[in-house]
Amino acid sequence: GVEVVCLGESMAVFVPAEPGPADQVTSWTRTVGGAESNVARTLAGLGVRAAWVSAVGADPFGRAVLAAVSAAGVDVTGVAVDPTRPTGLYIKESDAAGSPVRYYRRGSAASAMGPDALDRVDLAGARLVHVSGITAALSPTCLALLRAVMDLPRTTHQVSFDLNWRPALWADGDAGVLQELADRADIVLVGLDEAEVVWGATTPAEVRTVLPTPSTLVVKQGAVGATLLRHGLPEVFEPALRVEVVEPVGAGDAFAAGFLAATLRDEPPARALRAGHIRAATVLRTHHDVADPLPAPAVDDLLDADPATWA
Ligand code: KDG
Repeated sequence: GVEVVCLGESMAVFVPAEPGPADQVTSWTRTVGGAESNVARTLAGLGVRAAWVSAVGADPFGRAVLAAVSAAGVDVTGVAVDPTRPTGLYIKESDAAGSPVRYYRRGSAASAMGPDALDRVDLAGARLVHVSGITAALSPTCLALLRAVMDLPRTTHQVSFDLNWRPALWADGDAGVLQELADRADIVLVGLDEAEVVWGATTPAEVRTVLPTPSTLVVKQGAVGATLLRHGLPEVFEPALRVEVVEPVGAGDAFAAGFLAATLRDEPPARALRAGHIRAATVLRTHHDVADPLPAPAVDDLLDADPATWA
């Protein structure tokens, strides 16, 4: 069986292969991305047995998504191929103000998923089910699926939830729904920037007030670092690595994978946060959603380094 089941939509991704505004770019590099499969791919790269559960269309992009995720060592046997709906895609507009992501995903195969997708989840021996707030925004049936994930009896597994607030996907009503879902998870990952927009929380302690229940709450403070809050234990803050940011998309997923992998291995919390920062740094430096892992000795050096010396 697998240790971690990641569930959510993935897409073909188009990144400009030449500079300029997106309406003038004619050459694109096609990759594959999607928050939850990004996490699964990085987990697999870290030696964690990971599965990705989703749906894709019976089309070339669906095959490309399946090929990329399974090439990373992820179990994709729980991915349905829907002959009636397309695989979604998104483009990165490097000239865009704000988020560089533009979606073409409405009516996609994954957006038609519902609670019956759980029939494809093998929880035997699983330690973690990882989901994100993106799924809640895709369709009413996807929201029902997320609620069904929260309802699963947690005999062997915990649920981790990355807020992943995507304003382009939400009309309104997101604050309450995302609070409800996040507060039912065991492990929550949230950016302070998104918590501020969605809930008006401006400090990790204020995020805790919004989400009193999760036993593990990680508040990511961008270039500053990340704070871990647990019940009855002191807060743990770990500074981020200093990196030159090429493009941030996917960095949160890499952080999640690094943190979750270390947590599954019972690493001390500060080291788990640092493992998250190290994975995030590799993705911040690329235009891609998922980065090649650093060689193990380089990671060990970074895990042991004094943050003051990081450059
Ligand atoms: O976290 C990265 C994701 O935002 C990206 O892969 C696209 O899944 C995606 C989404 O829905 O935004």
